[in-house]
Amino acid sequence: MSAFPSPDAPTWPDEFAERYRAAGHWRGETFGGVLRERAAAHPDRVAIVDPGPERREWTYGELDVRASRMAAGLAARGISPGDRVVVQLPNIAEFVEVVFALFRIGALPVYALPAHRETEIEYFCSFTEAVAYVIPDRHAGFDHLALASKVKARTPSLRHVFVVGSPGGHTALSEVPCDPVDTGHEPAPDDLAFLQLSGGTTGVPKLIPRTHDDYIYSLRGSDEICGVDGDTRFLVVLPAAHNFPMSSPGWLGVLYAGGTVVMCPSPDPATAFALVESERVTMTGLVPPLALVWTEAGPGTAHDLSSLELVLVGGAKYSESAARRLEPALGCRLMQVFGMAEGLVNYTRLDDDHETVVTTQGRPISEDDEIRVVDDADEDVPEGGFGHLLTRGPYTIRGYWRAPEHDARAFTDDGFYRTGDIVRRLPTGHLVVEGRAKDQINRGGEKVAPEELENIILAHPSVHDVCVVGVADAYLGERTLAYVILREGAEALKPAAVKRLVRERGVAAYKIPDLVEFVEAFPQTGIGKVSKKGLRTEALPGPAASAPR
Ligand code: OOB
Repeated sequence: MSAFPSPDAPTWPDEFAERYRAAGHWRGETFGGVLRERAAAHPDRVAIVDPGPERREWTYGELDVRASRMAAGLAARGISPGDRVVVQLPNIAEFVEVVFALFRIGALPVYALPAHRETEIEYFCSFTEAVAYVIPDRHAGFDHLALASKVKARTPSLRHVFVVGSPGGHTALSEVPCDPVDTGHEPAPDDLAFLQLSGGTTGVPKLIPRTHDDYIYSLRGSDEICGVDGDTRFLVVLPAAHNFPMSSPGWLGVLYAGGTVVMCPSPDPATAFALVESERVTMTGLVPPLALVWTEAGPGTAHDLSSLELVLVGGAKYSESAARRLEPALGCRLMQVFGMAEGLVNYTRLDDDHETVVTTQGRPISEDDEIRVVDDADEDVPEGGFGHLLTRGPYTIRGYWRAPEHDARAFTDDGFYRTGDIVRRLPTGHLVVEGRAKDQINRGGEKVAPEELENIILAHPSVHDVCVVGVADAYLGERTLAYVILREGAEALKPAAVKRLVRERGVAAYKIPDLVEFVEAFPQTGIGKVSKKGLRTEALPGPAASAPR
């Protein structure tokens, strides 16, 4: 019935798939079909508001027609079922149009972040053998056209660059749509729908294959928990390509429920609060540093925030003290969310008592989310004890896209995903995130893989060795610190030169180390390996504040 199981990624064993269907989790819906149904049910309801520079509003009927016309135009240019298309767009209406067009074709969007640069984009395009790349002409002062030309010249599979705005030497996205023709192809519910990016712990990010069935189930579950319905007006504050603003409940969850998605061009309170007021926003999702900024700005604002009912906070640990301040400052409810692009999402509930909401990171969406809390030997720890979180369930992947060697480490033999998070489970089933075992830095919700940075810095001729760790930060939660050992007799380097080196390699700015320190040697563990924990402790005299940037 479908192209899945695909040779590109492991899938759920039949007995699990059957169980998830029998339980009504997987209902055989597809994204393309859902939009068609919503457009038929309420064509005149507003689906998307894009506030700037000139306010645009698309109804469900319009979005459906646009997606079909865009799909037809992309198909006419040779984009076929199963093809990968790297989508790097900011929070604008075209993001939704393009993604639904690709869903209709059965081509897979690969969600890049606006912050990604040459290194990441070239990797996504070449690793996925992408046939097309969708960009804005410029965004946040950056020339995406020039980057696209470079990547296209080096990536043989890449046949098209589609541009929102002036296309330069590429193709304007606005030229693509044409009258739909029946291609005879309908993606199946258990087909892959898109590839999401993992935060990653290795040199290169892994790609996360999600199906229509599994992702739509997570949307339906999220909508129910968050109380999303046709009256919800959701502000997309975080980059729309992130799993959190996409699905928890996110813009896809809100479209699933027939509500209205308002794109926010910038997360700062001045911009966002004005939109909350003018668009009567009821719900949004924030990472903890942003929640802090909003909490500071809320009480003094001249904007009317009274429409705001619920703010979700997640992506990184939200401190209890910050959590206690949000509701009074913004005059709305708080919900904590602890999720991962690989699947499992936990929410506190609207009927949880206040203490649970401010002190836990919630409990899973589904009764079929299996949770294990284990020690280093994969043995279950006693109830209530700390341990590694393993999970398996109806919307948690069974393996990454084309990464069998990594899968062998990231999943147990019986299919549990090793989240890398250290948690404690309360008798109510709520999880408290206590830390992390994986080698990853969580910089205010943006995930940084130390190994990726280490590889870049090591390439410098003066560098003998490097170790990148996260250090506590009152605002971001963590920031990045690169310890560098110089080669004997090598020319001395300044911290700024190390940062420049990383920047010039063309990576997302959030990966540039915040701090660089030159040392003679790294602390060793008992078995002679560099002890990142030792370095973290050494670097942690107490939370150091750093300015938002
Ligand atoms: C979300 O997804 P990812 O894939 O960017 O990152 C997942 C990781 C988790 O494994 C955990 O280490 C961390 O981010 N994390 C949290 C957290 N939420 C995520 N750590 C502590 N407290 C939290 N509340 O970040 C994501 C995906 C969907 C919904 C929400 C977040």
